[in-house]
Amino acid sequence: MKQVINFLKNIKRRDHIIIVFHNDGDGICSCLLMKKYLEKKGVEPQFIISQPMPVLKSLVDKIKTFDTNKIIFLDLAIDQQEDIVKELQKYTKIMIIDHHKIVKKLKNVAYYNPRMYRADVYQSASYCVYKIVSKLTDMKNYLWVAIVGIISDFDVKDSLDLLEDGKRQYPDTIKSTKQEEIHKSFFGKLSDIINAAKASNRLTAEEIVKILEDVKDPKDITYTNKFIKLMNAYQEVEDELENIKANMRKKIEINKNIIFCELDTKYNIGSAVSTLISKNYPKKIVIVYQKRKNVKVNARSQNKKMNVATILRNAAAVNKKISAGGHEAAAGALIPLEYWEDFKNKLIKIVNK
Ligand SMILES: [Mn+2]
Repeated sequence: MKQVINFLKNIKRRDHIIIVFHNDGDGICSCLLMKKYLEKKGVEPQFIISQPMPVLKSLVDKIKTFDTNKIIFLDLAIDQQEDIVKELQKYTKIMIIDHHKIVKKLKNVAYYNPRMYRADVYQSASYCVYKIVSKLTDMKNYLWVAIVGIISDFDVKDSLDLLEDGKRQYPDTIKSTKQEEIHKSFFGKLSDIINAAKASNRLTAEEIVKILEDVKDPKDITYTNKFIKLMNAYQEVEDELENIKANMRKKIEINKNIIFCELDTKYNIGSAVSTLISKNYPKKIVIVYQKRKNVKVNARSQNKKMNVATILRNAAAVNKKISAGGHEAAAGALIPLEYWEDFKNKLIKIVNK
């Protein structure tokens, strides 16, 4: 933790900072927390850039067009893309706060990951960012942002201390820190709205950060003008999810331990749909895929004996153009269309062996 604390302490007004963050709910909340911390120091980042995981190769060129001297990576397993880090290090100093499985130990970066101390801990990036910057300044007004990020990343069991603080600070909103209860709370709803707005493709992750940035009290959020934009996107996605739910049985293909479901929608709802199917088939590996130029896979496993990130990575070995990553219970992959069949067959082999 010392490395990142020192990095943050050393930030000066004249620094040109870019925040690169994961384009999901946890990444969005992490970015907002970091921006609020910098704002307190009187520092405005030059730019914020959201990225999928793995991050796009074009990121390096994009960053090179700015005279940046410090980059902050949030909620991105960038240690798996060492070449990108090495290239950027030629120009800038780098700090990384991440919570994904650690794959590689990077040199000359300020790095924090809760798994450095306990390999199986599950703390979201929002949790980590809040904890870290709270050591340097009072962040209490933004505790709700951390909580929305924690919920957005789903598993709350290792984040209970912040949820308990939240229960004291927002007694009307948080009555219990139990997983199901907290997901049903107003903050859970906010997390759903953020994720849906992102999935609708109507708003970028950067725009969502901007909307949330202006909110002083979370209770006021529903009254702000821009929030209507978020709500409309949310409603659209909810309707589409209902539609898919109604037709699910026709759509899924079960092959012993694994379920495939092809999605045909303009929305980015692979993640939500895979969670939905997994709730109905908790013992099986669930693979939801969307075919575009690449095939985008969202995978789930609630079966503790089957680590879905490892399974995807092993199947990805059929071709080096396939990328895969994620956690034990939720993971993703990106497969060029021409290798999809190979990848799929390999998956079936691995899971049903
Ligand atoms: Mn994330």
